[in-house]
Amino acid sequence: MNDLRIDGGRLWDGLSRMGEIGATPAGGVNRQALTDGDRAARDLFISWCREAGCSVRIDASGNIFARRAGRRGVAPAVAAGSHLDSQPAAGRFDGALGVLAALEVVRTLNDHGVVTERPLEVVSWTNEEGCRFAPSMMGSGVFTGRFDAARMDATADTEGRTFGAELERIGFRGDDLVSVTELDSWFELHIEQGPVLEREGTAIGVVTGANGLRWFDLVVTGHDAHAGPTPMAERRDALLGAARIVAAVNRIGLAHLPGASATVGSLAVHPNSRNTIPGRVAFTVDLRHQDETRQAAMKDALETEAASICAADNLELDLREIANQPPLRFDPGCVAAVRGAAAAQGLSWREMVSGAGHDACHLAARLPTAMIFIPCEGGVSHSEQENATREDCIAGANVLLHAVLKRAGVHAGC
Ligand code: HGY
Ligand code: MN
Ligand code: MN
Repeated sequence: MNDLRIDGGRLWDGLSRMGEIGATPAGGVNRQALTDGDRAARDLFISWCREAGCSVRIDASGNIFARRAGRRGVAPAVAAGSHLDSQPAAGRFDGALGVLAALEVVRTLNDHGVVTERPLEVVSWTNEEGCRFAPSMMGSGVFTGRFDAARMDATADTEGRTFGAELERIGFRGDDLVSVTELDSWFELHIEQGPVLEREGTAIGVVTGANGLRWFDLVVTGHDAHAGPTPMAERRDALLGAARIVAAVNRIGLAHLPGASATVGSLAVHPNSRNTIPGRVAFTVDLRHQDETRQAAMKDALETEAASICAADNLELDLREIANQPPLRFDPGCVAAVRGAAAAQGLSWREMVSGAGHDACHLAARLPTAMIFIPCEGGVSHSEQENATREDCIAGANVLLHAVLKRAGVHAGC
């Protein structure tokens, strides 16, 4: 069994085919949650799961579960997968690699007639990215009881379309009841989305945990006024205040190194006219840290600095926290299964903590969980320039195969 390997060509072809859905002219993908592109990706994935003999279920959040039977029919399943939704200007590996590698594990076991003791469950979670509907990791958050389903249904995108209405529009409001108790463990293969593995020339990241993540929505309100005759000293310029807060966010990130990141990724100016002083600016803040206390200090610093900037500029501030994911450690047993699989295949590996959030972060609160990273070119992700090599994708999928087999057990008769 140790010599079992996935069909690398089939995995790579699947990634190429999936990457055609939502493909952008610059060679990336735009497949945001619950768009027609997301629907097409889901339909393709489900067709492949059925071809592989899986029984497919869809829950009320649109999470897709594809089960391969094990000898112990009703035992909790070893689950693996990731997400198919993407950022607006994304690459074709973030999420899709994990989903298709998990499907490739099933296909490989089918090819070789391997019967596992535990069933396997290939899962694609709804709205991992959180860019169209915030917060991120929404489907896995509802599944693990971290997020309230009705509140998530009511979240709206910038056009005012709600998550619930869009889920129904694409036909993925499932009625299957899937409980977290039906799963034994979670394994997720993902590109690193940072520079460490590539810089070191290491093939596999044995991921031992993930940084914490706190998201905030801010609205700074001043007063629209004419850009010409309004005296400089009499303005209530919301964009000037917001710009000062953006600079403060960067300072807060730098002041809490090592292990911190701080980002303003989205900003909307109203009325957004070149000859009108902006009266209102809405923007987002993303704070992350590997240490919970330091992350709380970053939040305090944001609140203090934003309030003092707005007071000094005679502006109103509305600051709301919309996500608070603490730093976490993955299960030592599952991490050992990943490490053992990489070592047994003679792959170079190193332990590391994820700087990005993943569905595994929610699953880890309820199940033994681990992740596997492979390098990505230049450490770049959430970009149309995202890229990974065929060789690294195949190596990562083979590590996933053997980590899953270690956890699921192989029936003696095989
Ligand atoms: O934001 C994240 O870390 C993830 O990519 N959604
Ligand atoms: Mn991802
Ligand atoms: Mn992502």
